[in-house]
This record gives sequence, C-alpha cells and structure tokens, in this order.
Amino acid sequence: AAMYSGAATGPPRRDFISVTLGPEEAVGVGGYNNSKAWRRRSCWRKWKQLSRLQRSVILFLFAFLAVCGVISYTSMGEAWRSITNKSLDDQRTEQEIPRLKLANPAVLPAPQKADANPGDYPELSLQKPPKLPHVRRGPSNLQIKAPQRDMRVKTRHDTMRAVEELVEVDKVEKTEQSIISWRGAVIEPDQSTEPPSKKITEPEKPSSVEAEHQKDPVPINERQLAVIEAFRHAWKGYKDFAWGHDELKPLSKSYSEWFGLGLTLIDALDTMWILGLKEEFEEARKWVANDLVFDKNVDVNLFESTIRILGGLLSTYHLSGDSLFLEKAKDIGNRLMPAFKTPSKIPYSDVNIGRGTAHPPRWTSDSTVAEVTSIQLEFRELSRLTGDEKFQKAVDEVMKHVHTLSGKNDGLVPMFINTNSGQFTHLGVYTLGARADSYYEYLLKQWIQGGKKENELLEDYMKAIEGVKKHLLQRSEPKRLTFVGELAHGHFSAKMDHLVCFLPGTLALGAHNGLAADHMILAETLIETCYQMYAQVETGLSPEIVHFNLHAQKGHKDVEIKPADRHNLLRPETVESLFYMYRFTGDKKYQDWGWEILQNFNRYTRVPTGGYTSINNVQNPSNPEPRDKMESFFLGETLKYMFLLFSDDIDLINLDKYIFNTEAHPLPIWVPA
Ligand code: DMJ
Repeated sequence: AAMYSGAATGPPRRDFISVTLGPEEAVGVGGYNNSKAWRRRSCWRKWKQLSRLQRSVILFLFAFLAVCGVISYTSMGEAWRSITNKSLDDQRTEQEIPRLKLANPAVLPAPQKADANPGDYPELSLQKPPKLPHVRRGPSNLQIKAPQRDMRVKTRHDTMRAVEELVEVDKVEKTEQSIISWRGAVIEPDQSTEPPSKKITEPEKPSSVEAEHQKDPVPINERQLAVIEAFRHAWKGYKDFAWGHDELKPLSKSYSEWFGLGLTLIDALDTMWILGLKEEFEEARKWVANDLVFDKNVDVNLFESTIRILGGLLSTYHLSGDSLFLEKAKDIGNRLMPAFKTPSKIPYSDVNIGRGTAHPPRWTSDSTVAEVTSIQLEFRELSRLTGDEKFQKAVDEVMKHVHTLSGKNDGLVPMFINTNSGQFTHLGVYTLGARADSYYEYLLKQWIQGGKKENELLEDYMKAIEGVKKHLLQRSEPKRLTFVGELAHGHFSAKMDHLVCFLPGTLALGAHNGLAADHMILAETLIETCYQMYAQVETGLSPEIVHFNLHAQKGHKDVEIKPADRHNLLRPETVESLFYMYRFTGDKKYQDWGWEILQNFNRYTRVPTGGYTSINNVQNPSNPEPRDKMESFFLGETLKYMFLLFSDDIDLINLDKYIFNTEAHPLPIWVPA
C-alpha cells in the first residue's frame, strides 16, 4: 500500500516518503518496471534524499520496535504455544472423532445384552442408504452405545494424556469391533467357533466369523419388504389370538397346543432378528424371559423340541449375543437328556421335561430314524457352548452306531430303529421323504459343522447320494422331470413327498463345500422338479405328496395328486432349496420362482384378520379349504428362507460361516471357511 501517492498533485515534497511495494503502484506512475535493480536504486535514492533528522528518527523507530519485539517474545511464546497446541488438539479431535466413528460403529456389543441401552436401528428402505458406520442389525436393546468422550484438552499434559487415551480407545474399539460379525451377529468369547474341547480352555480366541470384514449394509429390496409384510401379518394373528401358545388357529381366532411351550414364538425369534423386526423381537424376548418355563409335566417329542426350541434358542443366542437364550437352551437341553437312557442309547421319541422320564410311543419301542439322527447339530453346539461334553457324546454315539448298522441299501436307511436292540426295523422301505429325510441332511451338515474332519459322516453321505442315484431317481412324462421316488421291497414308487425338496439345497451345499460337481447338476435338475410341483397345480402351491407320471398320457401333466395328499402345510423345503440355489448360482430365476410362491401363499392361505393357514386342497383356487392352522415352521423357516432368497447379501447368514439346522436355525460352523 502507498502511504502517499502524489503523482496527480504536482512534484513530490521531500517531507514525505514514497515506497513502491507492488506492480499496481508502478503501473499507476506510468509503465510497469518491477525489476529488482530498479527497486533497489529507487529506495536508496529516496533514503539519501532524507534529512539527517529524518533518518535518525526512522532508525530509532526500528531500534525501538526491535527491542519491544524481543521483550514481548518471551511472554507471548507461552501463549502462542498453548494456542497452537489447542488448535492442533482441536483439529485432531475433530478429525479423530469422525475417524473413530467410522472405524467403529459407536454401537458396541455388550456382554449382557439384556441390560443394554437402546441404540440405532437400520430403517427398512428401498433406497441405498448413505454410507454410515456399520450398525448392528437387530433389536437395539441388545446394543450399547460407546460412551461419549470429551476430546477437548486444555493443557499440554492433558494433551498428552488425551493422545494416550485416543490410542487406548482406538485399541479397545478395534478389539470390540473385531467381535462384531455379520450385520450384528455378535460372537462373544463363549460363542467362539471352536470345537468343544478347545473352547473350554481357550474362550478368548476370536473366530474368523468375528473377524469378518464389516461392510455397508445392503439395502432391503421390495420383495424382502413383502416378506416382512407377510411376517408382520402372520405375527399379528399369533399375537392377537395365540400369544405364548404353540400354534395359531387363524380362522377360529384361537390356538392349538402341542407342547405348551410357545413353539411359534420361539421358532420365530431368529427370523425376527434377521428381518430386523425390533419391536416384535423385544416383545417376544420379554415373554421368553418371564413366561417360558420348561419345568412342566409335559411330554415333548425329542426331535421336534430339539430342532425348534433348542435350535431356535441357540441361533438366537448367536445372533443377538443375549445370554438369556443360552440359559434357556441349557435348561431345555438338560431336560431332554433322559431320552438317551435306553438299552441301545438310541433315544426314545418322547420325554417328559418336568419329570425327567422318557418313553417311546405307546404302540412301539421304535424311534424314527430321521428323528434320532437329526438332533446332532444342536446338541453338539450346546456342548461347545457349555463345555459340558455329555450332550455331544450322546448324539455322536447315535451317529456312530447308525454308521455301523446293517440293513442299509447302498447308503439308504430304513425309516425305523428299535430303542432296545438298536437295529433298524421295517426293513426294505427307502425314502428321502418323511421319517428319513433329515438323516441325509444332517450327515452333510455335521461334517461341515465340525470342520469337515469327521470322515464317517462324509462317507455315509456320499454313499447315500449314490444310493439315491441308483435306486430312487426317475424321469417323468411329459416334461422329463427328474424326481426322487421311493423303494418298497424292491418296487419303485413314483411318489415324492414335498419334504424331499430339501434335497436340492443340501446337494448344492455339499457341492459348494467341495463335493462332487455332479451333485450340483442333480440339484439343478431336482429344484426344477420341486418348482413344477407348485407350477403345475391350480393354486400354484404344492401338495404334500405328488405322484409322477412315468408314461405319457394325453391331457396329463407330470404331477398327479391323490385326494388324500392335496393339502399344503405352508412347508419350507422348496423355498429353502431355492435359497441355496440362488446363493450358489446367482441365477435370478430362483428368486422369481420363490416370488411366485410367496404371492400364491398370499392369495390362498392368508387370513384377513391375521395369520396364514394350511389348506386342504391346492387344486381348488375358488375354495382351497383352509385347515385353520399356522405351523410354527411357516415363521421359523418358510418366511426366513424367502427373505434370504430375495437378498443379494451373501453375508446375511454367510453359508461359509453358518449351517442351518433342519428348522432353519443358523448355527456357527466351528471352523469356518
Ligand atoms: C420342519 O419341522 C423341519 O423342516 C423338518 O425337518 C421337516 N418338517 C418341518 C417342515 O416341513
């Protein structure tokens, strides 16, 4: 800036100093010359033009300013330092907080989720949400917020302390973060995915399930929203008319009791968690905490209560981290143990969980093969979690025994086993349907659960699939659909239960885990058949049992239905297999097929006042004859698999980390891939 510019007012007077500091001023006096030499010469000339007095005054002023500068430097230094530190701290604090927030969801898993505070919860949305820190999926009371931290510091000492704290916080938060797994499934140390023997002594070892990379939540799509709507509708019926009872009777607006243990509620717990139904989960949790009592003089079926209750509680424990569910699981697990006190150690079908006594059905001392061989995933997991080997021992013994039994046909097992002799009975009938189905499923799944080490299980599974190929596969007319029939004393029957439709999913799971590639080809063929069991029927819903036409007949489809078999119980098996097929192939046709099925459930089984009902006649769209019962597996399995089928998030129950029990309750794989 010019202290004075007299260019327009005549010749400059000597009393004034003119200092040219920039090009603008030079331009103002005619032409731009900003060379260093010119400027140096100009300053020197002006200095020489000053009087002696003027020069002395200026020199004095410079000297005075220099002294003042030195004096003030010492006292201002401290102030400067503190200001500088503070502003650095503030900068760091502002940057660090968001960084910490991003690195850590500010929602940390709590050891005792029951006491935790409500936290954030993902909104159901069709839009891609803004990038947010990972938020645990699931009810918020099972989450606790990270404490608020005042990062501002006043002194240097405080600054250092704050830096140390930040490092500590970062460390703690990284540790805490490492125990959050997919979408909020929290694995506590005692949930770690180590086999039983290791778990007991090394509870602190985090599993790779826990260390899973946190990803942005995948938004929920329209079809998933439709599943949520269906679930809510079903839940409304259950809540209004059957709360705390086993099954809803939606038409008579009442309930039925099987074990008197709130079966639907327990079966649905992890579905609510996966669907993100916070309020419903909360309410159900309260019922489990306050009203679920196993000390009851009641006979329960060992298999059904294991897969639905024990399985449901264990998976809910894993997903939520809430120890309430583990406590309840231990309780029911212990109460089921008397079933194994038999001469052969093959368990009885029924147990009185209040009295601690067990017995076979009144008319026989046989148990069903599928029942005694499809309780293993749950009891083994209970041993791993509790450190009490007795559960696993009991069920492993059954498998070992069945492995050695004669009476199999190329790996295919009969349907009954005697609890006294331990031998198969009613020999000669082989099916993949009722009474044998999940034996095959659990061979593969136990092998996967245990880290693919138990060779006898794999051997039995592979043999059995060869047996299926050799004895039970046939093709129908006119569409040449490959189906799984039955063998009775050497005679092939073209009968296939809807239950058999678990098989494509299981075969695909095996192929995914490295088993023969032709298992996948068979899975693709069979799931098409299962879909046709829906598509070829008037309501678009499958009957309980179909018979396939082996010979082409004019006007006949592949699928024939007998009057006694034309009911539909809202079963899950086809949707279950569609889910596996979609996960492993990414072929959208499987989603489309599932979508058709959901729409048909809505069309023919939905009860306006709440709930869904089984129907008696899938062949009559104008009157499907509602049966007035909603099975617990509709909420436990069918809707859960629908939701997962429509999801494109492979981490929403990652199949390399979780294994579903036969009631669709996911349990951790002990040595995940
Ligand atoms: C469920 O309880 C289980 O899926 C079981 O394995 C078979 N039956 C029902 C569903 O159909």
